[in-house]
Amino acid sequence: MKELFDLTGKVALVTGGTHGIGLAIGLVLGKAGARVCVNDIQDEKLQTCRESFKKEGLEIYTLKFNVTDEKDVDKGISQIEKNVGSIDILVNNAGIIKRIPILEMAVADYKQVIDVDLVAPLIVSKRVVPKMIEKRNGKIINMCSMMSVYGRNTVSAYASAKGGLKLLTQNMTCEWAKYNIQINGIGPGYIATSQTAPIRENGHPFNDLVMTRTPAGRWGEPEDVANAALFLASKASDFVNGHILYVDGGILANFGYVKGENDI
Ligand code: NAP
Ligand code: GCO
Repeated sequence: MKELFDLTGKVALVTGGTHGIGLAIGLVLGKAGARVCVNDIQDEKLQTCRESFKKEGLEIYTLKFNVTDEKDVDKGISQIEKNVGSIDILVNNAGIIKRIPILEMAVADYKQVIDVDLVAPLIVSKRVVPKMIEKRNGKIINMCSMMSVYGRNTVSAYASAKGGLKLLTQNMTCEWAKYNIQINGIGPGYIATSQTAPIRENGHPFNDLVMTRTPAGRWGEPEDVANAALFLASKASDFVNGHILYVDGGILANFGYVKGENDI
């Protein structure tokens, strides 16, 4: 049974994986035996990532490239292929969010979110997948969101990108599953990271909403998402394709309730 989740001999790239959900994913894949590569755009974050892996006694290959820049991506992936090996597991994790009402949001801001959260997974996957096709083997995990299916005020760019990423995941499946490549998404609910800190900390009222709308009654942890990524990166999911695995404590299953005596 253990061999189902054994990633020994596999090369994994987690984009934007120096902290938060990406770091948790990299550590779990490393503990499962994969040789993990992580990219970011800030040197100091790459340094802290190396320290996190060292603390766990794990090897890590870090490099700096911007996932929205095709030339930078090509250079970075070539570096990985030369120094580590061709990528078997790609986690398109890098992402940004801008919480701005539509009427106040500059089109440039909207486009920047779309570039990082939707176009970049396409750029990186197009560069990585030819070797997966050659090997007739590969795993691609696109970091979607519950915002792939829900909107909410101020996150129009983010939800547009994550909704598109759900459908891009399905279209990648239509074109690449025949090469024994499994392409799936993970849709986290509300996870305690730096990305959600502004709406979670210092008594922010949004925290109350998340706590009541999430049946599990808590924020998710990066490790909750990482465990789902291990499943989708492993042999255990070899017949799972085009699927978005929601890791959300039940929030998508829940319309909501009136808090009170009977919790109706
Ligand atoms: P995070 O802490 O903000 O991490 C995002 C990572 O992406 C950072 O390491 C960031 O690097 C990197 N990044 C941003 N732009 C990049 C670029 N152009 N090139 C390379 N790397 C870039 O966010 P998180 O909460 O861990 O989220 C990780 C993923 O999960 C994102 O796709 C997010 O949308 C998704 N997600 C998060 C939640 C949640 O509740 N936290 C829920 C659903 C989905 P820098 O820090 O150096 O900019
Ligand atoms: C927000 C949050 C969400 C989470 C996540 C939920 O402002 O509503 O940042 O967008 O990041 O995507 O799944």
